[in-house]
Amino acid sequence: EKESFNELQLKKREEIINDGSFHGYEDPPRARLKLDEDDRPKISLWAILKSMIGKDMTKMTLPVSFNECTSLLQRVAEDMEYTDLLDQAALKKDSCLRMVYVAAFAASEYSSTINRIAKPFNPLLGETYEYCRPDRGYRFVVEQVSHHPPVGAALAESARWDYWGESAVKSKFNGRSFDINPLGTWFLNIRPTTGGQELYTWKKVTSSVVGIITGSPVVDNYGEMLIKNHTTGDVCRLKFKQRGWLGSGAYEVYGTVTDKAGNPRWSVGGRWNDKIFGRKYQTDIGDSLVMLSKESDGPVQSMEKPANVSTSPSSNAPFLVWENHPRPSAPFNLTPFAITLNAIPEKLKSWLPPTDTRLRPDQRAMEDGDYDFAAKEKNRLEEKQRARRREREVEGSVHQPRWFRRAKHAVTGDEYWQFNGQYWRMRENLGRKSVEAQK
Ligand code: CLR
Repeated sequence: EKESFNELQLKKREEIINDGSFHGYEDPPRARLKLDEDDRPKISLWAILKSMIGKDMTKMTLPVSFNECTSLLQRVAEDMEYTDLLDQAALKKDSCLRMVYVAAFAASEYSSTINRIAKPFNPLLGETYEYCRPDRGYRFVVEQVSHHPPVGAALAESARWDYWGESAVKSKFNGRSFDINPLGTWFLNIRPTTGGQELYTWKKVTSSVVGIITGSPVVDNYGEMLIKNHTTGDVCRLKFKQRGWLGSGAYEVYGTVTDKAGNPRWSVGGRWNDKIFGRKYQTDIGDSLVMLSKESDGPVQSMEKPANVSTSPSSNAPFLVWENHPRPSAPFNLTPFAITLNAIPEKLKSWLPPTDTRLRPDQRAMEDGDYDFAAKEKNRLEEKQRARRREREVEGSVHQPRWFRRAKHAVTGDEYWQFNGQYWRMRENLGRKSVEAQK
């Protein structure tokens, strides 16, 4: 079933392959970092932040030990961890059921924030990051298109779906919590197996570091997410509950999928750090799916599904839509997926453009635990960037993004970054030359 594509899906699949996008990704993704454990000094976040009340993240100078070895571009790529949900969505015949899987995908993006109280590297202007997974059939590219304010433009493509959007955040430390408000709209184009294409959009919810003063900081993600299917008129209202006193309500997410006529059709809910269930809508169940995700908790039960959970959406019983991947302990508390991101296998070297994050010496040093060198290199690169900006000011020129341009979406009217279609072909041409030269 997985490999049978319809005509539209096949066309996309061939485009991805014919562009040579998977060249360099022949080896399996890396499973571990050089370090076994990061031995970053444990400094209290509050001790550092108390003098920075009212500041946003771009104006904070923090010791490099508050960084993790990823960049914000790579954090965008982390959205790709659960794209199997999009593949599954495309296989469903009922558009409202597709929405259940899309909603789970939108919520799954938050699972990687657990235990990651660290600042990702701020990408340099014009920096790019690509990530391909031939085993999962997708290619992904993101470019830092603006430095002040920091904005990344991203596009992921696969036979059954395209996912794109702008990663731009407004952040502020208000004295108690450090709040991050995402600004951009995210777009998803699904090519269902039943034919045609459909367009979804949503905005990401607020991420917030709380518990800074008490010395036990955690990331919370909360707010209302409205996912729209512009093609069918279905919507999903998804509520991420804000963490309450003593952690009550933490991680809880619950929503209803409604069709064009406003009829509730499916419930979706659970916890974004654990499991998300779906179920045919019933008036009396409220947020019982959230309860279910708690019931199935605990060391004994967690490996098995609760007795009343079904494996398919055909009955009235709840079914498991998403489950968080295990999180073995790792340096910087990276997820196994995040560990794969900065790998630079020998075969990939010829194909990477010089702007790729993987080539940043400061991030590489951070990843290897050489924090002093990381700090020095980070400074050097940022100074170079400042010098280039001054040059542009003198010349009176403006930086132009290389792979994306600003456009207005024909269907939704939203401003977005439109891919100019050149990245993969350029990569193939230059990469091929570089491979030839080495022969
Ligand atoms: C959350 C998932 C979204 C994309 C996104 C954007 C910004 C990220 C945020 C995610 C997670 C939390 C984050 C934030 C930027 C800064 C913040 C990494 C990935 C950290 C936790 C702030 C650390 C505070 C320092 C003062 C140490 O799809």
